[in-house]
Amino acid sequence: MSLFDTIKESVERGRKDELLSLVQQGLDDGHPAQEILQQGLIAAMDVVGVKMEQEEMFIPEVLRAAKTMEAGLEILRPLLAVGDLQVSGTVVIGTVKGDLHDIGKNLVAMLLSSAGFEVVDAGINVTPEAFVEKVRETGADFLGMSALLTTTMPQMQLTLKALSDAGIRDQVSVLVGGAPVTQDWADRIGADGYASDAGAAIKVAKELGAL
Ligand code: B1M
Repeated sequence: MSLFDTIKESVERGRKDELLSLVQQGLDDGHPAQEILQQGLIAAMDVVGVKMEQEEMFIPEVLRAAKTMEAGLEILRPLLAVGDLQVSGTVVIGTVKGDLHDIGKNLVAMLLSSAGFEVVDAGINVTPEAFVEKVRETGADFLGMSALLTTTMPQMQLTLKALSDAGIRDQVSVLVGGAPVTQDWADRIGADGYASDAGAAIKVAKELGAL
């Protein structure tokens, strides 16, 4: 079994201590943090997703796997830093109303922060009104919304409407992402940018900032 297969299995089974030593072993063997993240930790959550769908894993086990994955991420966190720490703007980020998934959102927040953005994390289950309030309060340059459920994606559209109704839509660039979200969806709802993963989120935010 390859190192990445072993990492995937220990995330899936929720074996935290084992995962921590495997991640460390991967780094000691010279694997880049980004590779361990993509091929180990994120790949593991994809396996968990399939098992969840097929009812081979249930919520408590999925939660345990998610917590294990996050523990592994903590080791990689300082190594994923990519920035020059020059402040590139303020980003309010959150998971939309009705949606509790936050691992991807946290990863995006972490990389944006390490790329020099000031990140204000609004948390999970954020209503359109709460997003508007946070953007107002912080004078944010960017608003990042994450959704993992097809049923919560429309909240992005409602938040864009709430920004327009509040008269602040022009003041903020809106970036959307999350597993079911696509460029086509972003275009349809009138978001300014879409990113498929955390690395792309930095690139898109920097491009939007340069406009
Ligand atoms: Co849920 N869940 N879940 N879940 N869960 C999914 C999303 C699902 C695809 C699983 C499946 O059935 N195959 C499915 C959604 C189906 C759909 O709508 N199409 C699903 C379901 C159905 C549910 C429940 C409804 C289950 C139930 O109760 N019956 C329920 C809903 C709860 C709610 O939110 N109201 C539920 C609950 C949960 C847990 C709480 C148990 C747990 C979440 C724990 C947590 O987040 N703290 C959980 C988990 C862990 C998952 C899976 C297995 C993994 C998600 C994850 O963390 N991936 C997931 C299956 C899957 O996605 N493979 C699944 C790793 C993470 C790094 O990736 O979040 O995609 P991701 O983020 C990526 C990109 O998407 C992107 O960058 C990130 C990093 O590269 N990205 C952005 C994300 N946000 C971005 C924002 C950006 C830019 C890029 O700009 C702002």
